Amino acid sequence: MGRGNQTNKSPDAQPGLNHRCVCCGMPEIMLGPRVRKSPFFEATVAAGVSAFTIYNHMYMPTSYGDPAEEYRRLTERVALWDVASQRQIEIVGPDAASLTQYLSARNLAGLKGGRARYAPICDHDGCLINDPVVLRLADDRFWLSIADSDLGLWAKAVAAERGADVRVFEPDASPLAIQGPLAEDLAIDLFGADVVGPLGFFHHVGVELDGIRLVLCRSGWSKQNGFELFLTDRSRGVELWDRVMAAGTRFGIGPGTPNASERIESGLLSFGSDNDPLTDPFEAGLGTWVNLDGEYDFIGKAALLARVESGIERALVNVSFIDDSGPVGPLPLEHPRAVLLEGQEVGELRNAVWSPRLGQVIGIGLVKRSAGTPGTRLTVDVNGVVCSVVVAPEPFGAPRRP
Ligand code: THG
Repeated sequence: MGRGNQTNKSPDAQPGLNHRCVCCGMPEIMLGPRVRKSPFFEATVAAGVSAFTIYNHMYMPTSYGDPAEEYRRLTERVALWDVASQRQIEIVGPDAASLTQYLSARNLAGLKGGRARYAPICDHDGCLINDPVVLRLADDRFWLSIADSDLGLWAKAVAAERGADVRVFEPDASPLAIQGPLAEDLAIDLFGADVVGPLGFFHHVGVELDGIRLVLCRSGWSKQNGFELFLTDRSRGVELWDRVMAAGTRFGIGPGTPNASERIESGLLSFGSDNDPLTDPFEAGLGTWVNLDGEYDFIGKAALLARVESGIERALVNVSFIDDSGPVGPLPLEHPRAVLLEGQEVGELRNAVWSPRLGQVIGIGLVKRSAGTPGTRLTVDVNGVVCSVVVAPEPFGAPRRP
């Protein structure tokens, strides 16, 4: 966001007009109150946030200005992330379990209270429209912790059209993540070993910290281990942030954000960024979470059966830029960019980023299946430079959790 230029200093200039970005000269993006601030917003500003994106109509920090240090913090120590823009949709009532299942392509049978599952959600064409973490709070009460699309509208409409006996609304619940190898030590310091020790992956529990009520979940959008603290009183965001920062000092904590390098290394999907509006969960590499043989019905099931029958056309693949393929310009790259195999367009480069762990630029391509075999060499035009990339064996990072 740019600062106002000199014209704003003239007495008859209208404040707010003729702003230009100090970096690129583009008109300033004016964000009004439609874009919501998180309960941690003031704390992130005080901590030196240097860039935001808009996610679920909210500001979400994406940088504190030192990517190398932020990556180290996440992979060697512990980082504190404002991820309140992973907004919650609460579904509560006698039909909550059946509605949540009908929305979700993942089988939710056996999902107990106090547990969560990662659940791809499709439209009636079998295309991915969100991939939330579904937390079961009670037999009749769920939170969908959503990625960047208006799933609340969808859930409300489906509930009403089906006459489901539920209430669908946004609760006061804002996740703050601690991620990194020392996140466990920090969580034990904050909540005690008796609470944290038994908490398995994707398990959650209600806790209190200095009278601030939270849902503590062992989850988060990295493969570095960690927790999400769902604040349930938005008036206490800065207090919670400061409390966690203070306790984390001895573990080398610092501010951070969902990290593009780490998540691509680790194979976590960024909905809306990696996929296009027509991508199905099989193309997106989420097939392990979708069981078409199961008893349960869900929106998109019939379409997915037909897609599988006729053959899944594309695949989301990891690619590595080959060293001598030239500069790749500022990263992360704007996307999408056409990917070519022997001169023929076979798909798009959806993301690319420097990987500190691999010491090279890595990316994600959405390509025809025939072009997606590991070892296949493709080309992509990056800022006028034709780069060679090779389809990498999956995954770059740690294997998926069982
Ligand atoms: N946490 C919470 N809400 C979220 C995210 C999160 N909402 C938006 C976004 N992230 C949703 N996307 C993902 C993608 C992957 C995972 C979680 C959310 C994830 N996947 C693990 C994996 O793929 O190995 C585990 C999957 C499983 O075992 O079910 O964690 O991060 N609150």
